[in-house]
Amino acid sequence: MLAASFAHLIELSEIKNYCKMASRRNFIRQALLGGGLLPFSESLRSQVARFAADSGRGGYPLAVATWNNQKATSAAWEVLGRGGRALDAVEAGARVPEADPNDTSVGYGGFPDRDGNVTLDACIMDEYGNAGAVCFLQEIMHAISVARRVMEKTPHVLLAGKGALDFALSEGFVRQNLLTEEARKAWEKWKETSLYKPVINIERHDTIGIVALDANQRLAGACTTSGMAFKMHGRVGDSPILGAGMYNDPEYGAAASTGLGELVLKTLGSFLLVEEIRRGRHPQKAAEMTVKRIAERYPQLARENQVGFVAIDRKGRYGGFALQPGFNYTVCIEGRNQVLEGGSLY
Ligand code: SD4
Repeated sequence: MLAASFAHLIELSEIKNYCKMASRRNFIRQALLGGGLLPFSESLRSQVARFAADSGRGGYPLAVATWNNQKATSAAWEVLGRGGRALDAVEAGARVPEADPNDTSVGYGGFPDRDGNVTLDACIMDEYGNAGAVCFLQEIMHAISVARRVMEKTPHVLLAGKGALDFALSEGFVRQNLLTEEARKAWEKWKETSLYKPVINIERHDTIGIVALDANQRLAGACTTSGMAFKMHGRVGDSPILGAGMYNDPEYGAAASTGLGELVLKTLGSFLLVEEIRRGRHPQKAAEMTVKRIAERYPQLARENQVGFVAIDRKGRYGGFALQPGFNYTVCIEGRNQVLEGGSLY
C-alpha cells in the first residue's frame, strides 16, 4: 500500500531491488546500534534509506527540532515512522516539552513573567500553508494544540490572551496552574534583584521549534514556548508569529527559531530563511545567511544575544545555525535521533 503510494516517485522494480539491499543494511545497522531504532514500517524504511543514500545529505521522513529535544523528535517519529502526517508529527513533538515540568522555557514548568504569570506563545503550519497561533495564553498546558484548533476551527490565524483562553476552554481544554514550585522559586530568587530587563541565557534556551517532512513529502512546522523568563507582563515574542518563530512554505521548506525573540521579530528570520531555500539554497546555507543578515542589521544585539535556527527542505535536507556557540539541534531520520552541533557566527 505504502509502496504503491510512492510508485509515482520510484519504479516499483527499483523499490524491490532496493528493499533487498536496504533491509540487509538496516539489519546490520540495527545490530550495531543494539536495536536502537524507533518503530518504522519495513517498506517505509527501505524507501527512506534509498532517499538518504541518493542525496547523501538527508532523506525523508524526518523531523528536526531546536536543542536537545530528542524525546520530542521521538514522539514525532512515532507518527512519521508509520507513514503519518507531518502536521501530526510536529504537534506530537511539541507537546512533549509542553508537558515536561523540567523544561523551563515551554508550557507546564515554564518560567513566569516578572509578575509571576506563565504565559504561552505557539504557532503551527500544515502542508497547505494553513496556519494557527496563540499568544499570551495562560493556564492551558498544550498551547500548540490550541494553535492547531485555531487553524482548523476558526476563520482566524492568531488568538491572544483571554480570547485564546476562552476559545481553548470552549474546545474542551483543561484549565490548570502552570507555575511549578521550582519555577516559582526561580521567580522568587529573580525578584531579589528584579533586573528590569529580559533574562537571556546564551548557553541554554529550550524553546522548541520543530519541522518535519513526511513520507508523502508533506511539510509542517510548530513552535511553542513560555517565552523569555521574567519578561514584562504582556510581552509576546517571536514564537507565535508566522515568519518569525516558524515558517513553512509547503513547496520548498520550513524553518523555526529559538533565542531572543525581539531580534527574530525585527528580521522575520524564519521567513527569510525559507525564502533562501526557495531560491535554491541548502537549508544549512540558508540558516547561515539568515543569521549573518541578522548580525549585519543589529550588530550590537547580535553580539550579546543568542538566536538559532533549524531548517529542512522538501528533499529532506536539513541544517542549523546560530549567532553564538552552544546551539545544538536534533535530527530524527530513519528512526534514529542525532543531536548535532549547530555552527555559529561568533
Ligand atoms: C522568545 N524565542 O519568546 C523565545 C524564547 C526562546 O528558548 O527561544 N527561548 O523570545
